[in-house]
Amino acid sequence: MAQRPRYADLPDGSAWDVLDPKLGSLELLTPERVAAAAKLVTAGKRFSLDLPLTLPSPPFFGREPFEHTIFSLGMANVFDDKLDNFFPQGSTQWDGFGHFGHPDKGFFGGRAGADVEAKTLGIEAWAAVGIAGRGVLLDVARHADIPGNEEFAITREMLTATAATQGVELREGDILCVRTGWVAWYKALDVAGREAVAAASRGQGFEKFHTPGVGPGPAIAEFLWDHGVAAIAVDNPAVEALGPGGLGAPGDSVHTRVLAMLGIPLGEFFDLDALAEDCANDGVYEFLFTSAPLGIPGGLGSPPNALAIK
Ligand code: UVW
Repeated sequence: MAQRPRYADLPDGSAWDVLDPKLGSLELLTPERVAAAAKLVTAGKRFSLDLPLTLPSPPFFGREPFEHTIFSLGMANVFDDKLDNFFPQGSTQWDGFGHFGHPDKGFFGGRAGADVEAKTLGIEAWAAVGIAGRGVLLDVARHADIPGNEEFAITREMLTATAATQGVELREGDILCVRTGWVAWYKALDVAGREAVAAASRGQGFEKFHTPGVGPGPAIAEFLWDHGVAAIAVDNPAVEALGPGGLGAPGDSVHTRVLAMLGIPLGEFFDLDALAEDCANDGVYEFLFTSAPLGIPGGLGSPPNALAIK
């Protein structure tokens, strides 16, 4: 792999000319790095990082719940199940490259909306090779008082301070997991509270839907690129902070700067709570991270089927 430029040297913050057009920054997950990450498994402890597919309930951003039917295959002792109205981005998810583009420059690699609709920028490319490597958890929520339902930006300085407190370093090719505490906050809501927050997420401009997340976009993009992060997964709805000012100026959001321009997949609604508890107990914040997205041809997102293994 050629020497990567620094973020400051990328033209307009675009890495399109230096990355694989289908894998983007996932190209950093080389066989050597995956093999080294596998050596981090010493205790055999496994943590699923996906919420149940039925959470959040109701789903956010106008997505809808799926219907699950169990039916007989014609023999009394054989059943199958069927999911209708399934939204692959309704629960824990990877945002694929076709999900979110730059308002002027287009989607990752300079593709247009028509290319996305023609299914030429699909997540099946990630599914074909899988996502695996060294995972690092930065449990910011454990070290800072982060409100569950307010716009709150976790800055790169907070990420750096958390890494130092935990005694862990980021290395090129890492899959960075950031815990904001939002999923834990959400899980504690009752039915009415969950309905209210889902309704707020459907509003225009996020006036009433406020969440913590990483930001602001340009500084986080520089942090992730210069550390060589292959993918970022966060326990919140959109990786970045949302609120009236959440997405920032057009083209400056984390979605645009990181997903569209740097080809770094965004993981949302990750459940990092059990993993975080274990990391706090043993003081080990690195692990083998694996994820097998669904091979939906032309798909724009997928449940990650993610595991952390220590
Ligand atoms: C939106 O950007 C609305 O969706 P997501 O947070 O799933 O990327």
